[in-house]
Amino acid sequence: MKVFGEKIHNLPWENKPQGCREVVWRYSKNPIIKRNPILKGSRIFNSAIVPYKNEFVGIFRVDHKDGVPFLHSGRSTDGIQWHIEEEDIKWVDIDGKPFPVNYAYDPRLTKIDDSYYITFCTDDHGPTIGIGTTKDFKTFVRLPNAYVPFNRNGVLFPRKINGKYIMLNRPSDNGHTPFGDIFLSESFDMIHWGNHRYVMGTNKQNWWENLKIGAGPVPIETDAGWLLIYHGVTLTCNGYVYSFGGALLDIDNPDKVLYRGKYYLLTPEEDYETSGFVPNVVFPCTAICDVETGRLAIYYGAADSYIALAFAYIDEIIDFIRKNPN
Ligand code: BMA
Repeated sequence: MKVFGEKIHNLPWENKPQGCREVVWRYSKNPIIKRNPILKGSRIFNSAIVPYKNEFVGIFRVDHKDGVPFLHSGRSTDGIQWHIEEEDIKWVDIDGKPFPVNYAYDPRLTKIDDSYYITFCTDDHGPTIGIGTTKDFKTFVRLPNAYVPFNRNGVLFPRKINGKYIMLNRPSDNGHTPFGDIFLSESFDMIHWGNHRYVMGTNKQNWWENLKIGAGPVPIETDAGWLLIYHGVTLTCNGYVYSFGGALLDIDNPDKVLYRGKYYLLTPEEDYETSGFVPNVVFPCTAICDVETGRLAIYYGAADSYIALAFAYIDEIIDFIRKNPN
């Protein structure tokens, strides 16, 4: 199986524990970012990381001590120990004038050509998808928001497809949305978004994903299709439970689902996932694959309180999805 992307010699990794029968396993020293990580922030979770100049950079969701989320940048040499900036990102518009956000959360970070794009949920008379870009992780330029409200989950593909940027997204409501399917939208210029199409929705047969679903990390290109890791939510007597699973989308027509796994890949089990600010949440925003070894590092928010790390081999995930289709 072929994966398209970069070699990442310092990708965090830990071998699968003896006797583990799952395709995804957790890092033994989870969580990698704990509570009150910086003075301003009480919790860092659903966050986006990319390899950068032989190190790693990240855009972190930091819930400040007034409860409002903002994005902070951070750096790491090993992808595990992080230096997070005390100050949140100070956005400017394309003319260099301040373009502040009321709030910002659930970032994804996508390298396309020589630019890095940050998509996140922000406010424009209701939650919608903000887009920002940087080349050096020092100057952060905001582009116009992609959609009218309400939309809360924007994930770009890492290259143009048929000449267009493609963004997975999930129309929603203004609250703790009790529904949600994945759509995609296209743009020639990263400003005007259209030709919106349905990709996939909740699955009433699989209870772990019967309430809502949303795209997780930036999809990974393979010769078996785009690997999409996505979160699936169910409603219990005690509230929502967030797990994540996988699907394969057609390379040239990514609104076409080739395979979708029946079973989740990870569900809340460890204490740092089952208890926290919002219990029972595993929410992946980053999956980095080393194309040489096929190793995959998945960074996920745990219980809206911590960042945790899990590992897999990409060919095992793809095999698992194909052998256990819906
Ligand atoms: C979603 C988003 C995520 C969060 C999840 C669970 O709607 O707000 O940031 O992790 O709920 O609280």
